[in-house]
Amino acid sequence: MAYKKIGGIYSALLTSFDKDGNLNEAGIRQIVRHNIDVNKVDGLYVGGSTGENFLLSTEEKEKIFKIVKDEAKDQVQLIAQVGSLNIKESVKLAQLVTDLGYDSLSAVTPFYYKFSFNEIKDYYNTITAGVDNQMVVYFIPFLTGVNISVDQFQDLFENEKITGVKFTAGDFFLLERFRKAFPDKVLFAGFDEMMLPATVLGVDGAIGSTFNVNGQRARQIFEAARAGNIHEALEVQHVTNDFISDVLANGLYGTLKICLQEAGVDAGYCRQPMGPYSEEMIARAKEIYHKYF
Ligand code: MN9
Repeated sequence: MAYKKIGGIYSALLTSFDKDGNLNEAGIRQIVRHNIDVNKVDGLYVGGSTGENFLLSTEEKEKIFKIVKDEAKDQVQLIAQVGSLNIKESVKLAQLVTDLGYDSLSAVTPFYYKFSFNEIKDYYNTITAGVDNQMVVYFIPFLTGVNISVDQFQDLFENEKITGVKFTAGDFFLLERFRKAFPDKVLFAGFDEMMLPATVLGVDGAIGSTFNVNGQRARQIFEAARAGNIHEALEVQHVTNDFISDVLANGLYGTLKICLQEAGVDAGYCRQPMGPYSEEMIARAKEIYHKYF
């Protein structure tokens, strides 16, 4: 089985909602365009945490996957996050996005209940069983509570469709052990603020929420670090992390959306239980945008 080689800089795509929490199709298209035309990303990670995916119905997820593919066409690589506690939904979405031409599936490790490793392994095998597509494991222990050891990754990789991991963790020992053990697997860094050290350790790419706004600096860090220009990469990481610190302090997804609005992109609002924007938060987000862009 030879699947398309994926990697590089991917935005974890934000979802635009209107004030009432309904999908804003025109806004979603604008976010896709901004990522391709201005941020010049290599790919989009659709339906992740940043997309507020776990707050959506199956129909809404389907609609987003279709809109994004229709807007992006084949201009960038596309990964669809189809993981869900409703495995029937995951199977259905995996088929849909494969038919649409997505380059890869991804699925978050099943969360909330304390699933055993065998249950987690079966979950990936069930999602991939009926579709001819590759799978990137979405490893994000700080939100899911699920940890996976190098030996367990080895076990998961018995399924040849599992070609990579989105590694959203600050455990650089594990990252290095993973890189050494699986040189042929695709490894994406998931924490934008730790992109430089992750790149030094040999990741093949990065997937980030902040790239929706700060994609050009992300590429500079990645390319400088890969070329061995560590001091140059660190300078850009410092500015990037000033930006990320300011964004995190003001509310991550909302602030990124307001920044995009300042860039002329209708990124809209977040969906409840994500809160509404206060006047103060909007003012601060605009200030942050103009400080860095
Ligand atoms: O997928 C993102 N993770 C989440 C990656 O949003 C949970 C990251 O891009 C972070 O948002 C970012 C800020 O901490 O690194």
